[in-house]
Amino acid sequence: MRMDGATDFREKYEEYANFINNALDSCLATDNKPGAEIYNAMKYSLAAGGKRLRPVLALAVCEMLGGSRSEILPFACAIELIHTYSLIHDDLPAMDNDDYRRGMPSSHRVFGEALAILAGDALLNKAYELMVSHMLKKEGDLRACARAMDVIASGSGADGMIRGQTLDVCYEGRELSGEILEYMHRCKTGALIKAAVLAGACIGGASVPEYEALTRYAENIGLAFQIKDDIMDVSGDPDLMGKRSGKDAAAGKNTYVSGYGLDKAVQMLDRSVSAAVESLGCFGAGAGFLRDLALFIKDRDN
Ligand code: GRG
Repeated sequence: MRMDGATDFREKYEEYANFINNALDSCLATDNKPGAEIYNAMKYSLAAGGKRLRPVLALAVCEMLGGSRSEILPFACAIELIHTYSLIHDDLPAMDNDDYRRGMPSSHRVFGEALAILAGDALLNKAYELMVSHMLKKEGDLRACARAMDVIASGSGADGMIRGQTLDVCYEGRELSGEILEYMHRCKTGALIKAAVLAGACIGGASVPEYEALTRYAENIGLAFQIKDDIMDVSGDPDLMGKRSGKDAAAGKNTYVSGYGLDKAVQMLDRSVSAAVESLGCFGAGAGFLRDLALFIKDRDN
C-alpha cells in the first residue's frame, strides 16, 4: 500500500524521535550513592515528553548531507538536554512561575525549587559530558565535532538563548520595538533551533553554500516556531499544549500577537515558513523531510 506524504513524514519523525528517546534513556545512568536523587529530577523532566524537535532536526540535517546517525547522536542528545534544562529554569517562580510543563507538574512543583535548579544545572553539564566523551573516544580529525560543540555552546549561551531570556525578563511589561522583539525571539527560541540545524550541518560535512542555505532555513523555522507559539498562546488548546494558554498576555509579555495583532502574526508565520522552504532549493528532493518539518511547525497544535 502506498502511503501519502503526510504519513511518510509522521512515521519518519517518530522514528527519529524514538531513536533519540532510546539514547536519552541510556545517557542518565544513575548509581546508589547518596545524592542520586538528582537523577530522579533530571529524568522526570526529560521523560515528561516533548516533541524532540531540535534533536530530530540535527539528525535529519546530518543524514540529508550523508552523515551518520551515530556521529550526530551525542550532539543531538546534548541539545535536548540543554533545551530541557532551559524549560525547567524557565518555569521557576523567579522566571515564568509555571506549574505545568509538557502536561505534567513542573519540576519545582514536584521536587522543590532547589532541586529543580540543580536538575537544570546537571542537565546542562551532562550535555557537555556527552559531547566530550564522544570526542575522547573518537579517532582522527575532531574539527567537525569541535565546530558542532561550538555552535551548540554559543547558541545556548549569553549571546544566544540566555541573551533572549535576559531580554524577556528585563523587558516584561514594557513595549518593545519590532526590531528588539525579533532579536529577543531569535535569541530565546531561534538560537537553539539554529544550533541543532548547524550541528547537523557540521557533522554531516556541509559545504559553505550548503551551510549558508541551512543557516537561512534554521533562522526562518526558528522565527516561525516562535510566532506559532505566540499564536497558540491566544488560540491554542491547553490540553493539547500541556500548559496554560493566555499566560503571555497575562504576564505582559512581548509577543508577535501583542506586537502585530493575530492576522499579521499569521501572515508573518506563513512568510517565514515559505522562506524556510525556499532556502532548501539547493538540496533538491533530498530535503523533503526538512520541507515537511517547516510545514509541521506551522500546523502543530503543541
Ligand atoms: C531559562 C536560560 C533559560 C532559558 C529559557 C526556552 C526558553 C528559554 C524559554 C521557554 C519559554 C517558551 C515557552 C518559549 C517559546 C518557545 C519554546 C522554547 C517552547 C518550548 O519548546 P517546545 O515546544 O517544547 O519544543 P517541547 O516540550 O516539545 O520540547
